Amino acid sequence: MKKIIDLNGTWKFAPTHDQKQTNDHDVIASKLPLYSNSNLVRTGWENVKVPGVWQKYAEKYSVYEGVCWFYREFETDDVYEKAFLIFKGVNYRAEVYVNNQFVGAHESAYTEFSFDISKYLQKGTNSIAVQVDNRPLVVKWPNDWGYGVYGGIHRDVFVEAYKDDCIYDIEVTPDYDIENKKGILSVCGKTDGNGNVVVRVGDTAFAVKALNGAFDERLAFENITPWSPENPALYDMSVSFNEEIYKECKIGFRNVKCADRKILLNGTSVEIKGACYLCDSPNTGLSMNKEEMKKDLLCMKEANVNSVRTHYPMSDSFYELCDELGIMVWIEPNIYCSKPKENETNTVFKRQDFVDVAVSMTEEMVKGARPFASVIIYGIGNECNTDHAEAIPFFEKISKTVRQADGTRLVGYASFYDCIGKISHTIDVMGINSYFAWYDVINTFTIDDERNGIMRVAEVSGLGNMIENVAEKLDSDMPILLTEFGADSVPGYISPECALWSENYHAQVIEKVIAVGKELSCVAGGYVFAFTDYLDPSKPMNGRWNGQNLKGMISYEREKKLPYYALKKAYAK
Ligand code: ADA
Repeated sequence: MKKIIDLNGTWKFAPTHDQKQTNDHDVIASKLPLYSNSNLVRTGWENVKVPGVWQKYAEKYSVYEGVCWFYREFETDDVYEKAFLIFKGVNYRAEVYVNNQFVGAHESAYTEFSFDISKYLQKGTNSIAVQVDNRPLVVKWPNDWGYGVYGGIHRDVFVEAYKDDCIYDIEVTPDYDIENKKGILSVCGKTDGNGNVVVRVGDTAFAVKALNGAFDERLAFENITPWSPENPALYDMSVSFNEEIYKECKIGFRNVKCADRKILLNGTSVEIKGACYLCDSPNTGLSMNKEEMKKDLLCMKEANVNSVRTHYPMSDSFYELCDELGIMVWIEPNIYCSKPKENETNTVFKRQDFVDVAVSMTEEMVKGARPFASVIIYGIGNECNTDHAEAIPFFEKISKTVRQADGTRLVGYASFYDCIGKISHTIDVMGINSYFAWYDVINTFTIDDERNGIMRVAEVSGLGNMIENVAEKLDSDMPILLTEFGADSVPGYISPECALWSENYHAQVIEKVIAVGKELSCVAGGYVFAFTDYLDPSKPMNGRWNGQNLKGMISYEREKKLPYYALKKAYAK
């Protein structure tokens, strides 16, 4: 049998200096850090909510980058033979102790990880302590701060405990066989003890054989309507063992391929009308809850958006919503803006510690996203220096990691303008991030309120040529997506003369870039950057940028800006 022990809720919290006073996080087993100890009297520790980020716990933590401790106790009513402690996301590095024992550490911010705590869990009261570290010197990916430096246990935490005969580590991956009109479900997992594994989709059930403690099957289901944005058909799916359900969720089946510069969903060409999205809100920061995300996604749908691109792997709630609402998703591991110079050696693309984390977070990304039909593209990076010699084997490795883990989706990469380097053989879709009529213009005119009756016209004529040049350089006739475009606008700044930083100018840029993309047959669509304004420490304070990235269609407070309406109109066509 399986039991879930929910560990969300109130935890004790204390920010602290790094007790080991070293950058080397190797834990010396004999030395139990004081703050992990269950006997410690925690006077002065605060009560905080998990999931959460400390920047939102109190104003004094709003810019804190450092080490914090989290502690709680929980009860178990029984003895369990097997138990896993599961974290859905901790930013950035976590070091975990259960009942005064070190159980493991994990690095990288946006993916699930777990520890086998079978030998530590006991009947009665248990303690759990987590040290979380988000210092820049610890954070490997991303190594450029393009979005909020949140810290904390920002997604769900729970224990999965097993007793007697059971199944665990269950993974399901859906696909759709267009020719035979069948829903394909790959199912695998581990078993302890004897019994029958049964996989059910809708009214159809298959018995699956477990051999040597494991099962791995590819099942074909008849009478399946494929999932699509127009008809996000989902079915009840369950995996049971000896009549007990171990995994239960809604599942969709779809097929995604590329041909002749098009993205084909269930065999039909689909235009990507997308928006980039980062989880950030005034109330909860990175740990946005399902209701908040749903509001944003519904607002996107209202603007005719059919796809979302995110800079990092998302939570189950996000994918569930995209499955339900019919929104196609591009996710990527946060291999973000790493631009070593040409003559640099032993770069982040080569250093074993960086490569190891990049590979593990890519594997974890796929593991988390694979059950969801909405996820159609796994990105492998964003705006890196792919011309660097060390980048080529690196991206080959990341792409291979994705394809080995899940061959049912496309692999993409988002380049900085036309710097596509020599990695197009590793992907199926090339993304181009570019800000025509924005960074080229604000570098010349910083503040631009006084137009004296002269209308500012957004100049995007270089964009088409650049895209066509990229198309020629690609390894195959893969589709191109304009993975980022846009401008910044100060919410509420309306300038009929389209001054820079105004919502009017921003709207004009959106309209023009989308029009260029539509004219080119090699472009299969794009993702406006971004859907909402969000905290961005990389932008200089210039009287316009105020600590936020202002490229949103809606403000940080979720007020619609004029570009929102421009996007809605352009995507309606
Ligand atoms: C890059 C990056 C985005 C954002 C953007 C900007 O394209 O991928 O995350 O930082 O620049 O606002 O300049």
